[in-house]
Amino acid sequence: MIFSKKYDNHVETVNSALEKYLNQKEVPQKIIYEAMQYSLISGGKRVRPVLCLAVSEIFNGNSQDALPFACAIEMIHTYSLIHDDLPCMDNDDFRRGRLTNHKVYGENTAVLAGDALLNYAFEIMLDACKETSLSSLLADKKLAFLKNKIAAAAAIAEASGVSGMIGGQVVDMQSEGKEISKDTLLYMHEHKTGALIKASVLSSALINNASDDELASLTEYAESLGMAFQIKDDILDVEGDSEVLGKPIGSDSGNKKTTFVTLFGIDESKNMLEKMTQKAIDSLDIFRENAEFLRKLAEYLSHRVK
Ligand code: GRG
Repeated sequence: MIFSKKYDNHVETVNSALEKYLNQKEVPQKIIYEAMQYSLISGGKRVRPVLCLAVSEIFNGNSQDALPFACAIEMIHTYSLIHDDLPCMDNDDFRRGRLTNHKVYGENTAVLAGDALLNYAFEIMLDACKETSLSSLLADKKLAFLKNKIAAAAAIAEASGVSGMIGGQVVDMQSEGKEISKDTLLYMHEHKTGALIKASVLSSALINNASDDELASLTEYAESLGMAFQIKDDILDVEGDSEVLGKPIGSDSGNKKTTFVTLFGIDESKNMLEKMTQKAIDSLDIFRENAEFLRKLAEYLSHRVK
């Protein structure tokens, strides 16, 4: 199957699962479902859940097992975007081609919509673990499967927290308006952007009982891909088309942020992007043709326009 068709299939799978999870309810707090849905069902690229499902496929695994985790990751990612756009953070008016959550629902509801998405993500992952244990009391194999799912949820929890995404966001806040070193820039992005991308890959590998060698290869893939993704994000903030991106360009310089482009220049940033993408591709050798989609995904992301 050609790459773009397969990518779209994964996105469709994720979108229809997300829609089911967020069926609006006729309850007094209905507005919170609407606010969650507004940001979640709104045309993001779905890179993280696609990674999660695609990794399952290289193990010939049933991607249905990874699906709740893929959806949970997208919910965590969306919560981080809602909170990042708030006036107390980056104060952005547009995201994914539409007004940001707080512009539509107000700051108080936007904060709660983010909180609720984060909470719901963990509810979904725990439900996925619960289902396994209930249906499998007698089978050792299924008990191991339950352990794998718990390990996947733990990896996602760690990646979202203070030693992952939130940690990176704190370093980002502390760095605003200051010149920061290359090491600080790398640390910030390994955590803020890289951690959740890595968890998207490794959670799925854990569910599929990956060996140590397979985990090591996928770790290198995910770390390189995460860094490449951020470098491209910084390039797009300078050279992108705001209509296509669905948000204004130049927000990094507007917020006085050090980026790959401000630190290394546009040409060197493009070189670094190419090197990181190649590193990601090369790290998948042990999977041979099974990892073809993941290789193409790395290439596609390095050429993305949004
Ligand atoms: C916990 C408040 C809080 C923030 C965490 C991740 C994060 C820090 C903030 C999000 C803002 C941001 C620009 C992060 C860098 C990662 C990144 C490039 C996000 C955009 O991800 P895409 O391009 O977005 O996958 P779509 O809309 O396609 O899902």
